[in-house]
Amino acid sequence: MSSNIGAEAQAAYNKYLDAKTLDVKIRCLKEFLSLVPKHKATEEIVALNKTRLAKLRREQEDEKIRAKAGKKTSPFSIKREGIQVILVSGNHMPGVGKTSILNLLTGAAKNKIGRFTPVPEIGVYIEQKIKFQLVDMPSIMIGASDGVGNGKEILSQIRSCDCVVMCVDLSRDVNDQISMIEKELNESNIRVNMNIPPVLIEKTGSNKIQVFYLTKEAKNIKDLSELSEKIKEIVYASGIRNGTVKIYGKVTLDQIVDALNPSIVYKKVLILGTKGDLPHTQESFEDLKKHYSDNYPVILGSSAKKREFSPEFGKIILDFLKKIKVFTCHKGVIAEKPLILDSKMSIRDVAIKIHRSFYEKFDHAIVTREGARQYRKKCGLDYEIEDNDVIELFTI
Ligand SMILES: Nc1nc2c(ncn2[C@@H]2O[C@H](COP(=O)(O)OP(=O)(O)OP(=O)(O)O)[C@@H](O)[C@H]2O)c(=O)[nH]1
Ligand SMILES: [Mg+2]
Repeated sequence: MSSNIGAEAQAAYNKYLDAKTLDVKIRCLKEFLSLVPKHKATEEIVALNKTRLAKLRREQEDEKIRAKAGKKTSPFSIKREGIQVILVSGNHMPGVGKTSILNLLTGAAKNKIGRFTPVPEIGVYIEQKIKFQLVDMPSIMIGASDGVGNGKEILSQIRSCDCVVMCVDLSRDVNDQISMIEKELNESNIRVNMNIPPVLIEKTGSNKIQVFYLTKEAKNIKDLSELSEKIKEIVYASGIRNGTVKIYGKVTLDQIVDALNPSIVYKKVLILGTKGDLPHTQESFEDLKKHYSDNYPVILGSSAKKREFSPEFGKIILDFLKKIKVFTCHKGVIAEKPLILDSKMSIRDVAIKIHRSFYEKFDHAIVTREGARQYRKKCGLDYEIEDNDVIELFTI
């Protein structure tokens, strides 16, 4: 920012950039605008930030309206905003500290800590300009998959979210907590940290079931003809009489069963150990990592009481979801909010995501990449984007 604005205003602006909630952002931006000297040299910066403030206020109003409207409808139907992250725990061990974590990260639900959470509590966590919607779910009861304790509503939200945070109290039996949640998720057809099976099953007009192995990895599976027979049996038992089964990689029979079931969803779940300030929780955390790292690539510790939490929570989630953020740019002005895309995507995906017309009329893109050999590069549609790229699209 320009050196004309003064140290106090700069400090307020920095606070605004670091702010993690809408309320704090608004407060800091208002403070900045009251401190910044008003003259010709600061005219543009003041106008720009007034626009930002108005936009943030609109967002705040919208949130209030939605919160009110939400109360009239089911509190379990949550309008998704940004990257939705759901905090879950098992009700057989209540009070693991989900609401405390929600409050620590977003400021929401302060007076609800220490009381049973009957309906979802929602907060907004912002890191590096990326918005994460944190949902503190009522804990899952035994039998939730059969509908016990709003189980259907809770599990239906989990099915559609981006990432699940399984909260476990490190001062109590963690195996018991994890196995209970895993059971309910599994019985609701939610697969935890598993890859989507490399299988495509299509009904065809031919009068038989055919199995094709289409990649080198698939062709290298042992006893292919025996496997094919078993696959055909399973597919036949599902009611399909004519069809093709295309296999793209190493596959198990359980995965074939899952591939035949359209209600299966695959969710990324990370484990968050809570109450890391209590005695013996460090040992418990080490044990947790030792026994669960194979199935849970991300295991974090925390203490809401000591306000200890990973400062890069958002980045950890993005990496876990294999997503990156890029910034679009128009006439040299970089968009304030990033676009979130799957890693390994190309300029084509960016163009389509912004608007199809950008793809249809695409001429070239200019990609600015910090630290790259070529800082600004002219690129075509196939160019692979990376985290933090600034991308300007030009059409014909
Ligand atoms: N020592 C310690 N206590 C904590 C910590 N986090 C939460 N607690 C306490 O644990 C109790 C339960 O915390 P909550 O955040 O309400 O737990 P919850 O998971 O939301 O509980 P439910 O809504 O009933 O599922 C409260 O008394 C908190 O003060 C922590 O990091 N350390
Ligand atoms: Mg709670």
